[in-house]
Amino acid sequence: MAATGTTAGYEFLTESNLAEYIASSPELSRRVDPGALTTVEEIGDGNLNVVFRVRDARGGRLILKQALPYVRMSGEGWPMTPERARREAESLAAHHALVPELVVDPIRYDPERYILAMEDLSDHAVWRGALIAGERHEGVAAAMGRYVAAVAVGTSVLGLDRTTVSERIAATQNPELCVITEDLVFTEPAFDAGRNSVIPPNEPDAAALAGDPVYRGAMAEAKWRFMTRAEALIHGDLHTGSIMVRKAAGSDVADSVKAFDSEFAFYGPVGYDLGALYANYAIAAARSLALGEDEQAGWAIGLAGETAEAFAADFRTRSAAWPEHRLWDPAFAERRIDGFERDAWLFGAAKMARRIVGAAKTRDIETLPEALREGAARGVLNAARALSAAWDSPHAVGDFAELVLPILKAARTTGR
Ligand code: SR1
Ligand code: MG
Repeated sequence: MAATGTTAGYEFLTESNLAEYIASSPELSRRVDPGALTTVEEIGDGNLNVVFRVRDARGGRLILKQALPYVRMSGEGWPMTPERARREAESLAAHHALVPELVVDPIRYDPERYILAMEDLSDHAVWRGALIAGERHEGVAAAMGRYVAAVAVGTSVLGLDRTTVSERIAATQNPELCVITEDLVFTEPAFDAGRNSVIPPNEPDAAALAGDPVYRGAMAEAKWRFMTRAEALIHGDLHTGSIMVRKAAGSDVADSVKAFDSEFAFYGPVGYDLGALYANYAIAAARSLALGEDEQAGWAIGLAGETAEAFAADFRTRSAAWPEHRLWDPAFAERRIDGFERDAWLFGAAKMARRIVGAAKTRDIETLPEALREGAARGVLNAARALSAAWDSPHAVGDFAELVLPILKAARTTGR
């Protein structure tokens, strides 16, 4: 789908005007020759934007991502500020400065047409797709733990002076996108606004979720924390579809991992990014179990422990170098790690439930045959409810897997 209209006050990128657009920028023309384009593909598969991959005859490559003035997945009936592209460009730049090896390089941002030019990672795969294919990329979960730790310290009062952080908090407000999260992730799974759906056999499960006072109480807490805890410039949508991975042929070890798609970035709770990762590991595990791939499911759910361990280790290392040591001593660092981990369970519960009953689902579950999807969806919802009851207690590495995996297993359906 490529939009062609100009009613929004800016011209949409199309296959036919793209060469002209590149030619208008010396910086972009240096990367790809607009007079010798060999491929122009619209590759966007997200919920919000159009994304073009461009190649030229001499091997130049580029990604151009444009924000439309509405939500792509539902069309013009759901308006959405295209300023989100700037949020993405600025947060990617801030994160790339901290951990360049773990974040896509944002090359150029065009504030008039809301177009972000980025490095092309077509030798990488979107991690969600790789997980759906049953592939393993070892080291990605740990890399994402390090990424979240770098952001937790490097964009917050832990690593920066408070004046800088105050200025950045003011400059990175992202209310329109935050409202999407507040509605879709926290409120609507329990209080349907007409956007929820499940297959008929899961209707009792969705009703049980919505009627569960423990889950609703947890979501009240989650939404409050999301809206009030300006801890760090978080990614804001760190699911497995926001991570590119690459490995060499014949190896299961990732040799490159890059986070991208951070248009939901804002100063929010660090545990939200961790929870997004955990939730999507659980969803990947639910899919594997549904397909009878128990070993792969055990591996996928174990990723939560890998992320948690890497996050904690990196956060501890960074804490040794942060400026305030008198009050923010090692015991304080341990309390923060404990709090982030509890929040990760809380937000993980929210992210699991929303992907089953809410407006934006995941291919992991949606592409299962219906008879298998029933149990996978039920397992994810039951696990979300269990996490809602258990999030605010001490956790050890491995506890997430220990709690969630048996629940997913108990719920699976075979279709026979
Ligand atoms: C209307 S946007 C729906 C979802 O897509 C993004 O990936 C975010 O998760 C958002 O909630
Ligand atoms: Mg996205």
